[in-house]
Amino acid sequence: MTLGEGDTPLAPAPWLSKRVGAEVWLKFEGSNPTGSFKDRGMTVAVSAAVAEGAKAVVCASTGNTAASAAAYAAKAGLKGAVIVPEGKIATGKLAQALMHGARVIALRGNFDEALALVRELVERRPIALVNSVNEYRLEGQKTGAFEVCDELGEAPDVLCIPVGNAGNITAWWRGFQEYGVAPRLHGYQAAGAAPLVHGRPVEEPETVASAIRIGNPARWEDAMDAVTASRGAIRAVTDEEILEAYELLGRREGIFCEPASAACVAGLLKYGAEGRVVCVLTGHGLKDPQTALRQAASVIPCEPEIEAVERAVLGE
Ligand code: AN7
Repeated sequence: MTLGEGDTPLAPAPWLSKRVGAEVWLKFEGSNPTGSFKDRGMTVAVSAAVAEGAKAVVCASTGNTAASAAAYAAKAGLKGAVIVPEGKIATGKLAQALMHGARVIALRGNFDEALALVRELVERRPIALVNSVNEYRLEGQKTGAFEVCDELGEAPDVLCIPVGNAGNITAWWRGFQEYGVAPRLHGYQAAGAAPLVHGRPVEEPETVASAIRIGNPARWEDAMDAVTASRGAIRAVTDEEILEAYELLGRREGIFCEPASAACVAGLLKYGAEGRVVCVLTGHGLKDPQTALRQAASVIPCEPEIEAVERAVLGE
């Protein structure tokens, strides 16, 4: 069950490299079919669900897993249901899940509550759970690590990656291990949703980076093991720092990612790193037009006359 996922661009980041004093590369996972890294794992999880005879798939999601699950379920001819925190997912992701014909359920609760409920649901009903607690998801997502090593000809020294439910950092580490390499993993959480940094769950996670608004990651132990084994770290970045990195990526590197993705660049700018550094930009900026429009400059209104156009274009 494929939509042509993977093989995403790995672009050098000259402006960031200069600013950080390292060789920085950006792995743009927003180029996947539904606009996020989730597709790498969803192709495997939904294929396995089909092979096992499932008729329906379900997930809890902050948005991207929902969009991806809905698309692959549609392709597979399976029913899809996604449970998202009410009012807390980006508009583009909601539109995707709906357009792919999934049942979209807005839970009056947060992601952590949604995940606990779907785990209970799949105990009661024969529905395949496609959250990253599903091993097939990690098996797919680890391929990002293979691609980076293949393309660079060796492992990077450092991998910067945003962390929410902690499936992706776990998957990338699995990929590096299987490749026989061990870059340092620098995981970044939003300061208002940083359970792995504080060492305890966060009851009411809050951040502008809605994709990583998660207070009790399912892959907690796996992620901490990976970070420790790699001699890396999990650290926090504030919403202000996330939005600054988000804007810098758009203006200086020509890459429009979503705020959660920019968290890893915010972390790189804040804490630094040495050598060859790869940042995983997990989702496309078009997912969340509202945050972009709030952050960016305003559009310039203009009368249809040449003098007005001249003034508007030149900014005089
Ligand atoms: C853009 O969609 O959890 O640490 O339900 O969408 O593997 O959770 C999304 C997570 C980073 C964090 N960047 O990855 C979901 C969901 C983006 C994301 C993460 C997510 P994990």
